[in-house]
Amino acid sequence: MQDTVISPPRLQPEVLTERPKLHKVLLNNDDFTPREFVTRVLALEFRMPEARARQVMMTAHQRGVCMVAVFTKDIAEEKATAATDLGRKNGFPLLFTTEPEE
Ligand code: TYC
Repeated sequence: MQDTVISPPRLQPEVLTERPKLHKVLLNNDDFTPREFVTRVLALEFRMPEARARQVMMTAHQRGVCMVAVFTKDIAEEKATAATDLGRKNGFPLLFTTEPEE
């Protein structure tokens, strides 16, 4: 009888999928934008419950800056721009910025 050679399964090259780096959206305080307006923008643009939006607004108001949320780079920049534009369209210097997460 002929020997049957069973070859070991061929090893697949390891597929290394890097997770996309996440970016933070930051809310920056200013002296002019009304608190209520900041709260509404946070609730609208970042789908936050009113109470959470108010907390975030107050943290930025007291400390100068507050992290709002974390997204992939493109979404973080899109959201920060949209929220900043809402302020500008209403005559306020409200500013959202982004930065990479460590
Ligand atoms: N400091 C503003 C005020 O007293 C309110 C405010 C809070 C503005 C947070 C911006 O990111 C901000 N009217």
